[in-house]
Amino acid sequence: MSSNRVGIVVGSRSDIAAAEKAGAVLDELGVESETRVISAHRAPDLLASWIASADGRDIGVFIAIAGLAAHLPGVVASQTTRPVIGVPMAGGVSDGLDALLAVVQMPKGVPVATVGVGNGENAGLLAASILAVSDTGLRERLTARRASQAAAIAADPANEGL
Ligand code: RP5
Repeated sequence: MSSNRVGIVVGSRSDIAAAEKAGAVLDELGVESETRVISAHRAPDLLASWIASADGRDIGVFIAIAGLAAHLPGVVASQTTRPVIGVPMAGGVSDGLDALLAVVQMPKGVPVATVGVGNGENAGLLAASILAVSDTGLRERLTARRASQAAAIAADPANEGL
């Protein structure tokens, strides 16, 4: 079975905006995703059963989004060998510095790829890049997106003549 979907999980409804940004960029690139709201601390059994089910279906990459102690990405990574992208969220110490350190500082043996605080869009793009390794059409769509991003900057009147 091809693994071409993205599983997105947030630790709380309060994190949903970042999940929506990830889902929107994946939609734009033609990648299906599913989003769940499951706390690693408050609903550990439900989280384990969703990971096991997603791992056995066509989920190729996980995105895990959490603030404060932000254990969710590491807990997801502990239960799958699929790539896991962590999104630390602001809301605690120093606009998310607590969550950023928690997500990026995984001990050896169980990695989590970490994007910037609240950056659901980059999490979606990174998930798409991972899936694009074995999907030529998706790689072309990512390339086209980069080109249109560059064209929009070149079209800024401040850059006329460059
Ligand atoms: C984490 O604690 C969540 O990921 C959220 O970022 C933070 C606050 O959660 P709530 O108090 O909004 O449920 O579990």
